[in-house]
Amino acid sequence: MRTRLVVLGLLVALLLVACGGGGTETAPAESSAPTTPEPVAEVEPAQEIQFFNWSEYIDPDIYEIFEDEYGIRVVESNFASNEEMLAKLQGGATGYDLIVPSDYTVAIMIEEGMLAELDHANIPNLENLSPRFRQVPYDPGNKYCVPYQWGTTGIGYNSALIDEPTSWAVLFDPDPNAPYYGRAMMLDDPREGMAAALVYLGYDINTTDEAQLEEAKQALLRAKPALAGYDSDQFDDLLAAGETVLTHGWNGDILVAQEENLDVAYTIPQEGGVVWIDNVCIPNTVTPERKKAAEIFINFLLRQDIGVLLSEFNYYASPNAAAEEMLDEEFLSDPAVYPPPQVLDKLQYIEPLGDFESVYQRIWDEVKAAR
Ligand code: N2P
Repeated sequence: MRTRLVVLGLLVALLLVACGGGGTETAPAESSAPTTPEPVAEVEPAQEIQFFNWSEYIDPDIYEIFEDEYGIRVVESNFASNEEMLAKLQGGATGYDLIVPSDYTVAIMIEEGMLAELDHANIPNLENLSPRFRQVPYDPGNKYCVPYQWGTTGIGYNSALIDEPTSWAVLFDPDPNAPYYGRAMMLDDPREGMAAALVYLGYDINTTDEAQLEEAKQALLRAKPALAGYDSDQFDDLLAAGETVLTHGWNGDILVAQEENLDVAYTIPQEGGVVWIDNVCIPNTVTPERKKAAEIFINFLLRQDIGVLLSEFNYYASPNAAAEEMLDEEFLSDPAVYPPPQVLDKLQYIEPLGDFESVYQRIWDEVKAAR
């Protein structure tokens, strides 16, 4: 706080000088603006930052390389949904210096004034981003956030036990005699869960039509007897271990599970699915020192070699054009990572719904509580 005031004071002083206002009678009495500008005191980056991230989303080697090069330690803790992360921060948690909200949650957090503006001078590697990720609709010009990875939400399945599911009907009109019955999973995520049911029914995943939402609720209830549970952390491991046969899930996690178990496959049913962009952003509760350290880390994440390490570890598509130049052709041409145009056409983004968000949450809670 103290440093922030000092820095602010120096900035004001510099600005006055730059505007030719230094020393004029309009300057406030106690601001002794120097006639010759002195360099602004550099904020020293903190030696540690707290990174609030989705689980299994970053190669731990990245932290080691970063600490070796910059002497800044990154301490990671995890959340399992945007709503969980948002609730923590709205509840007053101030310990986090870097967070990873998805597109629609970035919009909510900007609207609520929860994010710090990024100092682009500390993030020159922004130029490595593909042009379309520099102008995302929820944060044009990367004023608050930098795209981290992007992906899709579809179905993971065990191809040794069932044929490729072509419709979300496997979940929402399940066959009691199928091998997946009782051994399926859904993400524990209100917007993702509702989106899957709405996509199946052919509706907009951001609908506010009460009748459509009621139909979605009924579909989610029909899925329940087929489910072993709702989970956003272990769904990939359970599929790899053969504990589940079918799972609603995120493409990269399922593709990592495929590394462990070659029978695992990922598909987007004919009705479509969700596409999303996750982002690194800094909560506005941060100190200047920690903000500086977080920006140095964001810049590091945007480096070409680090972007490659990221995608090679988590199997998500990269927003980083420089990294894409170095990624394997096999990865770049994998339709489960980079969906072809005819699939992309059928994907929808989750949008922020303002007060209506609570209706989705209520339905989701009712579905989960039902027996
Ligand atoms: C990583 C989870 C991906 C984030 N395990 C989904 N937005």
